[in-house]
Amino acid sequence: MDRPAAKSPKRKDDRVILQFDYDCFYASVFENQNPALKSVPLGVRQKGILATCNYVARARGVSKLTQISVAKKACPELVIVDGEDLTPFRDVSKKLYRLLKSHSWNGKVERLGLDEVFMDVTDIVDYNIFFLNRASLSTSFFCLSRNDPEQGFPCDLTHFAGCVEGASSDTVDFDSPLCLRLLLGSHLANYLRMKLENDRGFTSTCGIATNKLLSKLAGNRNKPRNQTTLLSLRDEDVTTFVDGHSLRQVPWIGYKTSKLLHSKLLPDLPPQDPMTPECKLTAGDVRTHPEISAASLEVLLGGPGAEKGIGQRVWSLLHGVDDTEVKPANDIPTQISIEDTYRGLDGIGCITDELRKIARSLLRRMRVDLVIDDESPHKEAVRRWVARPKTLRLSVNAPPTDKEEHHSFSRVSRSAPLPNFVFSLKEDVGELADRLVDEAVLPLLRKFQGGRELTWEVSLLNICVANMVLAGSDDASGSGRDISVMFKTQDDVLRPFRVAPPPEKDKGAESGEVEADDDGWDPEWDGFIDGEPCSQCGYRIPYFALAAHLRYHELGDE
Ligand code: DGT
Ligand code: MG
Repeated sequence: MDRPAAKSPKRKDDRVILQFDYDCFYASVFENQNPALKSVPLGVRQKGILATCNYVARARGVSKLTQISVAKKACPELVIVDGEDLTPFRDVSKKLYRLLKSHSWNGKVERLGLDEVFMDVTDIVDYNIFFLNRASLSTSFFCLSRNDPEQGFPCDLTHFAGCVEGASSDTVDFDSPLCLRLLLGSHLANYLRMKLENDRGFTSTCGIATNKLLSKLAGNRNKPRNQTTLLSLRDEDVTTFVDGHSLRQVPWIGYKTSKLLHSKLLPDLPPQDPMTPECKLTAGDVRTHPEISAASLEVLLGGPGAEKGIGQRVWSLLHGVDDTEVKPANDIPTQISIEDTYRGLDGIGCITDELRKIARSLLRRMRVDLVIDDESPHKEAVRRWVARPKTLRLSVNAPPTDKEEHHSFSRVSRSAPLPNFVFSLKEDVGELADRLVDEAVLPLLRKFQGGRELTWEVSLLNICVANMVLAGSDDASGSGRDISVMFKTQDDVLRPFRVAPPPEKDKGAESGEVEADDDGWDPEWDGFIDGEPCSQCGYRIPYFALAAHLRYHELGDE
């Protein structure tokens, strides 16, 4: 029961948000390349662990993020494919995202990592409610274009599409605008899921609700290839729904927050990792605890380095309140970078080998994100760069200082103009990458110590290309339009809506090579993550990747 002292935050219910999550995403990418894999238990390996596995494997007792040896024990016939190269996943992710985006009217389509997409479809839904013909609900037509009344799909609006949670009955209340909005949202979600499946071959799960948090929680309810609408007609429908989740399942309540709440509310229990499935602390336990309110959460969680207003934010999330906007799409990143972490690279030979690998990934990634097929009606499709980065930056871990016993968590960087030859689309990426390393990256490395070799152990390498110039206005003088300025302005506009600070520049790698972009477009691990310094190497790791990261150490230590 709510206490008068702990005032409940007010929920805004006038939006319809869809949250798509592709089923066993990396595994599905391989299955689409080779359909024979669909019927066998399939696991995708990254640095010694299973990043994911398909549902055939899951039915045979294999779980995501387990060690290969454990997975093989559970299912000896498991087929394992190598998922170290992220390019195919990114490529597919982009195609699926574009398909969803092409159905948006307001452009509010936001990617979270590679396999999740939020869409704010309020405008499309409201438009269709306006033209709803209540006399023929079972033979309704959902219109997908304001300009072409024939573009759309038929649907039966006498019931919801897919599963429904929240309200005790899933009967449609046609007098409730909120119920109608969610009803239409469910049919649009179903149509888009079928489109992803039929046109692109990817099944997905979708949550339909009135904000991002609730849509994400709803989406997790019925997996795979399904969807769930949270029918939030009364406040109790929402609180009961959120209360039932364990704290670790509530998005944007990070590892540190969960840990603090755990020790505050269950001080008598032995210390337990709040992110493990065994941890029983629920969102409801926290929300209804007599000592918990927005103010007490601020005292508990606030302090130096904490997000401003964290108490109110967590208090709101616990009530299913989340006013953050779905961010409008960014088509071109402001920068692209690839980085990897190591247990210490021995000598310039090893460093050069790793730089070559990173440079290859970077050039492949640039070709995925910055090159399009220019199809004009009368000519053959031509591949061309839509934007060209002008600056190359190399970062490594900073030298240790006297005060530090272990690793330094900071980094040092050197920059130079990016050579033009990298934009050749005729040459092989491998050759271009090697040339880039020899002619531009190694000279940058030497700059760290006035031409000499580094005297400290290298445990992090990051190569970044930045200062994008739109190709349309790219000319010999280099005076093209600098889109980083464009996105910086956009950032200022969006800042008030952001939940968490932008990703840290020195965010550490998890299990494998990761991208370290800070442009909101394609960080492999999105900007909302909460991180934790790894107890072994000290790098900051997203909490959901901690287990995998520690396993990476374990495997390295064997
Ligand atoms: P699902 O959504 O349960 O059907 O399965 P997935 O595989 O789509 O899992 P999801 O949505 O959590 O993550 C999407 C992809 O991201 C997944 O295919 C593999 C990758 N991934 C997720 N978490 C981690 C992680 O902690 N480490 C690594 N290396 N990869 C991860
Ligand atoms: Mg998924």
